[in-house]
Amino acid sequence: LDIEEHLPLAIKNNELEVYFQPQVNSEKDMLIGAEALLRWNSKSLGSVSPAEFIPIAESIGVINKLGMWVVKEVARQTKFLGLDKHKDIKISINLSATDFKNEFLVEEITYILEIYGLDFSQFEIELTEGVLVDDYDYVKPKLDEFQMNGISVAIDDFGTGFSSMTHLKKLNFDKIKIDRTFIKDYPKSDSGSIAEIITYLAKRLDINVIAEGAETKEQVEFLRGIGCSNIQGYYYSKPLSASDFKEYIDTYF
Ligand code: G
Ligand code: G
Ligand code: NA
Ligand code: MN
Repeated sequence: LDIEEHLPLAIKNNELEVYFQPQVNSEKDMLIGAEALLRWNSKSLGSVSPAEFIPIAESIGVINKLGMWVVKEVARQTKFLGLDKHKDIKISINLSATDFKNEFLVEEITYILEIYGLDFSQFEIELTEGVLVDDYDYVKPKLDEFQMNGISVAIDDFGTGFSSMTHLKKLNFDKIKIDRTFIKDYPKSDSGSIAEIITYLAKRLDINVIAEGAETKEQVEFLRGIGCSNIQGYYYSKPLSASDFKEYIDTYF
């Protein structure tokens, strides 16, 4: 109830912030991208996780406003931090199921990127398998539309949903993000076999692959060994505020 009450005012009260989590190619030691992650530091509630407030934003009808705020802030920071001069650094933005119900979703996003004079091809949207399960028929045309505009499409938390194989065949994802659950227990209680199979699958289908949630050198080395050199995880960095991300970028250039 508290979240429902305070969330609609979060934008106006300046309580939202976009963080960036670096994505690194471990083989080339190159920064290849960053995922934009929303943060809410509420004056009344303290810090609330998007895992908690995004579903509520969807149910109370403010997800579209939040989503467009994120896109605008990402666009602004891309310019402000000078990321637009490094076009090979891909910036990804999470979209939720309800976002796809907005018939002008793609138009609204490309409009914002255009206003900031940004290359669409520097951006990527992420969706989870869950989005596809119920809503395939209206999600599919939107994904095509993103890709026709040069915005790439990544499937997030891969392997945790139910219909991965069916959708992989029908949709042209540009990237598979291996869910953290398949990496976090390696080597303690997990042989890494699922991560290995997903990487193999991605290669066979000619789709880029990245592993989420690698925290140790051992995990990064295992992943490189199975052919998954792209990593997003605490081993390289936690999600960073824009200014900290700027400092992080500078260590790479
Ligand atoms: O960053 P963190 O682990 O707290 O994120 C928790 C969840 O919230 C993740 O599943 C992430 O995808 C989701 N999330 C973070 N930022 C956004 C956002 O801007 N939009 C949407 N729809 N989900 C987000
Ligand atoms: O669901 P999604 O993949 O969008 O969630 C991304 C979230 O995963 C980020 O908010 C980030 O905080 C979290 N995350 C990323 N890397 C790691 C990691 O190495 N360890 C842990 N515990 N969480 C991570
Ligand atoms: Na996500
Ligand atoms: Mn993600």
